[in-house]
Amino acid sequence: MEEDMNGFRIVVAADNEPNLHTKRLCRRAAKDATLLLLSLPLLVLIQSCGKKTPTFAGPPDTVLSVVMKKWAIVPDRIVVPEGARVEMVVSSTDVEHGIAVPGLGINEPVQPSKPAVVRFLARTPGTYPMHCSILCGRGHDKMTGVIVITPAPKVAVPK
Ligand SMILES: [Cu+2]
Repeated sequence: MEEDMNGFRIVVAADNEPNLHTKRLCRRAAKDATLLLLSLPLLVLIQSCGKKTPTFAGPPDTVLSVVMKKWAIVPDRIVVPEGARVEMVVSSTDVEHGIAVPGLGINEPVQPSKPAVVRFLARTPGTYPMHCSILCGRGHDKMTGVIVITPAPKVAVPK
């Protein structure tokens, strides 16, 4: 009895040729296994791209109001300290926009009649670009800004 590289039994017909149906099944199984192996790194990549925003339970300690409008995000620079529990209430004064901060895993649509409430824990100091994520017109590309997370002051330990 023969087996192929995937351990599938090859049935040999009376004329000593492997059964055609079995050959097809083996080829298909090999293709499926190859696809699975090739798709695993892609799944890992997709999972890491769509990482969840680090969030928190309970009330925020910083609440910010952000307005999106043709063609600006106001304010376009938001500064919060490391460790802050931030809630941003994002509204639109005209058409549908989207608030995206890829570095913090944020991407939410903002309807004119329905503000988006976005929460994040300011975990890692740095500058995180933000932009409009829904094509809203000719000035869409100008709708940018940054969220800056400043490092927490070091606490001196008394001797
Ligand atoms: Cu836009």
